[in-house]
Amino acid sequence: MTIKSNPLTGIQELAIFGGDPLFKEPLHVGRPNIGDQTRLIERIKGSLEHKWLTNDGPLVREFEESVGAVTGAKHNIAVSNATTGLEIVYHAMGFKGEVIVPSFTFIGTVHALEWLGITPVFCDIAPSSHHIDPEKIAPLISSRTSGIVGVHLWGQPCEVEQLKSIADKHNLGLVFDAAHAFGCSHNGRMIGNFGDAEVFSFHATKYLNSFEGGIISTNHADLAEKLIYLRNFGFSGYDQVDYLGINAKMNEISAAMGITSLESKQQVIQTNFENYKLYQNLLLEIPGISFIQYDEEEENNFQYIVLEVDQKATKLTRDQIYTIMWKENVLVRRYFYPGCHRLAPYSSKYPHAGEHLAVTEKVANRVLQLPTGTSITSDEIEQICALLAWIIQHADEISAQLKKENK
Ligand code: T4K
Repeated sequence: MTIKSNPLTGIQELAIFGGDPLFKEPLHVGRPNIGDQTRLIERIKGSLEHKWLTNDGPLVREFEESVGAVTGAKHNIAVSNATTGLEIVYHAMGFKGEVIVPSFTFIGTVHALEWLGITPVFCDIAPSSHHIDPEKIAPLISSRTSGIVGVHLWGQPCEVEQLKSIADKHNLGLVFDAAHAFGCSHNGRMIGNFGDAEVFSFHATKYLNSFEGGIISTNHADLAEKLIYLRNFGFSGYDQVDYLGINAKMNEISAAMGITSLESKQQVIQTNFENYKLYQNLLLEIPGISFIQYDEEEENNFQYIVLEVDQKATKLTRDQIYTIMWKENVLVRRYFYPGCHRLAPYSSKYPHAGEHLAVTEKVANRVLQLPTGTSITSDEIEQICALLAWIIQHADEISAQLKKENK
């Protein structure tokens, strides 16, 4: 497929230099997919009529069952969001001292450790997968290490077997942040069945959502039982508290949205897949732009379109491209720039962490995510790719003008 021609006749027409933006309305990354609104309202009405709004209600149980039908995991426990889910998993696992975690992830993965007084020990990622690099874990293990956290970034499964053998060898817990990976598989086995536990996010920006919400999947009955107590203050019965717990419960309205959202799973994935294939065809023609390609033999949700910008070839930095695209109302994102180690409180606690995170630093300065999902049309995708190709074609001129205008 050839890239559409961009309607611009000269760089002065770019919005960054005073022209009109290509799109009148902003195009977002992470626009929620809204399922059948009538079904959602019916469910919410039912909940209001039954006067059961939260605390392990019938819709939460139905949502857990529906998620379980996808993961196939024995226990699927709904929580208020993935971050509280990670917190109670880390706590239930008895994580303490130090836990090895990638810095190239959403801040919540790491904050959940720090919040519990656990020291995150940042491990570098592998350049092609963006996952924690199993080869780099061993030197980080100390007598204080209690666990490893892998993140199935962009929905692509981590190197789960390698991580498991390291965890087993050193008697460490293994948790996966599966916030991006609901509906994805590894060697034909659904995510939700690896490590000690895996945590999915159903935040509004995920391809399926419960407004806010998460699910912890595990095949370990003891852990599941504990997690069910921990999400509800540690209550094991009326007037009986057996654990230090918090309030991590999902409410019925969120579960109503979650169930409704799940009903449109196949359509949303199909749309994401078609968008992905279109981007793939168009982006591969642009010099200096590479992008994460999913293994089509596996189950995928295709919810992230992730580019890497090689500035030597594009002759514009990732950040210059980012700023130019924003001005055109294409609100591309830089997930997960600049890496958790460069954000508070880690940047001041571990000011030298970047020294052994060379790949993280490099990737964090190259990535860009593009809009996808049901809110974007194929025509808009073609226009985005045409714009990007045109910008890179005119890189020398644009770069000189940016310099001139001090931008
Ligand atoms: N682990 C990983 C690897 C994660 O990526 C995340 C979350 C977590 C753990 C924790 O999961 P949760 O505790 O959230 O369940 C967003 C999300 O808030 C966050 O859930 C997500 N990852 C992260 C990748 O993206 P922001 O800071 O980018 O959100 P925001 O407000 O900029 O929204 C993104 C775009 O979506 C905007 O352009 C606007 C649009 N949007 C957003 C919302 C909420 C809408 O159009 N409608 C909406 O309702 O973090």
